[in-house]
Amino acid sequence: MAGRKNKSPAAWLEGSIIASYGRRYLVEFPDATVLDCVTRGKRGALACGDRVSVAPSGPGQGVIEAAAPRTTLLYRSDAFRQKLIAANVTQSIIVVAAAPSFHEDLVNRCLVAAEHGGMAALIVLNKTDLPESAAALESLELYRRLGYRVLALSARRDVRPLVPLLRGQVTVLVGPSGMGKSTIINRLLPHAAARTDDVSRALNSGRHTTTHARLYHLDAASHIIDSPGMQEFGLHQLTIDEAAHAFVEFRPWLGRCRFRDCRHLSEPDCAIASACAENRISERRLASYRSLAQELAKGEKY
Ligand SMILES: Nc1nc2c(ncn2[C@@H]2O[C@H](COP(=O)(O)OP(=O)(O)O)[C@@H](O)[C@H]2O)c(=O)[nH]1
Ligand SMILES: [Mg+2]
Ligand SMILES: [Zn+2]
Repeated sequence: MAGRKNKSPAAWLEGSIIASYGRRYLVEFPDATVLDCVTRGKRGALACGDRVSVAPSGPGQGVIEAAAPRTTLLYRSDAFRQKLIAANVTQSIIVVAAAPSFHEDLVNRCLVAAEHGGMAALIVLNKTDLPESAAALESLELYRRLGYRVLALSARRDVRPLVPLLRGQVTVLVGPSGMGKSTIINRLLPHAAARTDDVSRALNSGRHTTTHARLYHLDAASHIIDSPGMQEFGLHQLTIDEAAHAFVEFRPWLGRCRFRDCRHLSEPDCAIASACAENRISERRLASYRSLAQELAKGEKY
């Protein structure tokens, strides 16, 4: 049983969160043991990938007493609350597929969150065994031109093209549900049994199949986090200026608008709008930025 000794930092164990279920966390320690943990009091939310100090509190259980500073954080937020997705990851892979269809706006928001969160981002088009994939790959050409890596594969047939990109990385897979994130992890690690399901079944039951984030080990230096699918990606944590910077191709033009506080919505002499008129910035990306900026403007505090 938990003795007084466990209350002193000397008895704390250092581990990493490998799963987060609401306000409970599974924490794994270097000897591969796992404790089911809660946080104390009103501590801010934690995420899969967070490094924490745990005081064991009973058989298989512990209390998270402290969390180490994060190198990166991927999260989304609406006007009311934040939803942490993963901490300390080095890269975010946005997984999409031609079917079911996905919204380009969501891809843009995932990229913005990765840019702002301090991690690399790449895109995987899964399900290339489906005939609709050619058109989807063509539409993703836009991102390749922006400098993002775009990899097309069929998890069902072969996930090996992805393996070299995961080596030495802590990766989080994000995107709408039904794109094949859990399938990719299952194929990488057949014993992992990340939960996958038929899209139709998931849609009929009205819930996503992956209900919480979960970290898996590919090898000692490579880890991968599966995350629940999202239909929306709120970015209320960003200022409009940060949003503009997170559209990587905007960066060379920022600071060149007539107004210093230009939001690139409909202001005169906007360098971003001019760059778009000259085909140096794509209309699709500018439209996506503007819908985000308008959303952020609504929630802005004056
Ligand atoms: N045709 C095809 N279907 C796939 C492929 N990868 C996954 N799926 C299917 O897509 C559905 C959703 O997969 P899942 O991994 O649960 O997606 P998640 O919600 O992104 O985790 C399941 O029915 C999978 O069998 C693929 O490469 N080709
Ligand atoms: Mg899943
Ligand atoms: Zn502007």
